Amino acid sequence: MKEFKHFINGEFVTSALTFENRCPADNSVIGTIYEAGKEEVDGAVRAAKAAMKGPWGKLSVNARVELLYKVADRINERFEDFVEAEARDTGKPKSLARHIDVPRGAANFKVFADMIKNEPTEAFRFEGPDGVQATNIAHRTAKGVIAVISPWNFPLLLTTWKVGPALACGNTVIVKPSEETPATTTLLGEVMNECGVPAGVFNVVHGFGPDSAGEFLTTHPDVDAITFTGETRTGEAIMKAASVGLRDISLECGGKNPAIVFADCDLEKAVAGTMRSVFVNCGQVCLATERVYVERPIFDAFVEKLAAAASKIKLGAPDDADANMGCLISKEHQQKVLSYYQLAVEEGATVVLGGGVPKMAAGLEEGAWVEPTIWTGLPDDARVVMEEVFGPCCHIRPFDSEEEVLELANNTHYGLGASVWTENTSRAIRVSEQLEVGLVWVNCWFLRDLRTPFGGAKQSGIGREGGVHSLEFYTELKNICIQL
Ligand code: NAD
Ligand code: 6OD
Repeated sequence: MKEFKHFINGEFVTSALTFENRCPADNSVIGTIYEAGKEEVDGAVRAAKAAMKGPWGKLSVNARVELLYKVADRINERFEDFVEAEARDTGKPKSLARHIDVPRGAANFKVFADMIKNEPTEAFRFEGPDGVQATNIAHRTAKGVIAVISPWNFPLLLTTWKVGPALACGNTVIVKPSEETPATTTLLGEVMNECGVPAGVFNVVHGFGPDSAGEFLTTHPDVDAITFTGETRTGEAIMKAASVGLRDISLECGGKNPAIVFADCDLEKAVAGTMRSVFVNCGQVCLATERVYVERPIFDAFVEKLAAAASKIKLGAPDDADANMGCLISKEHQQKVLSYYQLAVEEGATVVLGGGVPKMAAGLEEGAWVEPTIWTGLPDDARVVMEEVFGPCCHIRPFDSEEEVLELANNTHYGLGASVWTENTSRAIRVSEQLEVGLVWVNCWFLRDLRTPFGGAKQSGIGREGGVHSLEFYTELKNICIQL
């Protein structure tokens, strides 16, 4: 039985309250998670604040970069430990954790270390009407103590996506991982010590959101900025907390992402790409496609091909090398997804595939399993078409014109991502420019260049991270004006 302790000031510590950590594949107990109260959160913030004033605050950029390279290398050396921890917490296939979660966990440290090393400095020469002259130099400094609040769907990837640039910029962090997935963030504490990252630079407090570690951390007056990934409603609560003391926030929230499939697409590629965008990680991806719009001439063929491909998905435990889909994150989330499956039927859907709970092999019956599901025939204002389900499911609807599909795709409060499938480049650009989202993928999905802006429009978030946009968020930009 494992114990998931807080990591504060370079040490693993316990607290009075605990709760269970379960593996959602079979509902077995993995171990005990300590829940941080105000005292532990305050201890972590004090450690992070003190570390800013210690050796870490004085490290040269080159020395910081070397340290972050070491962290990335150590994650790769302990690759299988991270795979095991991530797969147990989430129930995802180990093959997926090996392919996406853990490599990105390491890359997030390397890429942002390179980024800060190569950041150019902005400078302006000023000449006033009276002949006065000055040189202005922009200078980046760390923002200070950063609270990182992360979700459960890609725990290591999404935590390091924020911790990597935050540390590269010279800040200190306190991470509050999701209560569902404490393991890889805790392991990261071990890695930080193994690499010689000074005590207090990286801290972890476990617990829940409201009236627990999440709220205590985001309302702490000595936290200088908050970076959050999770549901839009949680983002609203965090934005309120951040307003006290005018702290900076970065919010990466939910989505109800469309895929638009034009008749001039490469149909095989569009089907294969949509298979990934709907079903990868059991549909628990903020960027996942939940609404598919297909141009009428190829509608029937597309539905048939997607259903045929999805019917071959093999559900299985993390260790099952043949499985290409795992379970949902928890029994609670399973109930939420199943309630949408039921609602789809009540709202008039034709169930093309799935819609229920699969029969799993012995030992997995108690897990959080749901069937990959495809619907057609829902009205445009159905809740299943409007609300984020966060499961392995999509609704497919035909369309007749570019204008119509843009109207349909944009008819949502969310604005995270979209994918467009067409072989016509002019159309791809025209449509992409009119989609009210932060990211558009043309003839692909979740192809990530970490130098690019990442974030959502509308209620999918505030701000952009990635590349220089992360540096913008994690640094304070100062102008130094020198009269000549
Ligand atoms: P969630 O909002 O329930 O929880 C996210 C984190 O916030 C957890 O650590 C939780 O404990 C904490 N939290 C909850 N309430 C809080 C509060 N009042 N104060 C402080 N912390 C609080 O989200 P989730 O269920 O873990 O993740 C799924 C959601 O995340 C989906 O909506 C998904 O679309 C979204 N998501 C978005 C992105 C993105 O990049 N835009 C990426 C991944 C997931
Ligand atoms: O790839 C990333 O950097 C990123 N933030 C992915 C988000 C995935 C959402 O589930």
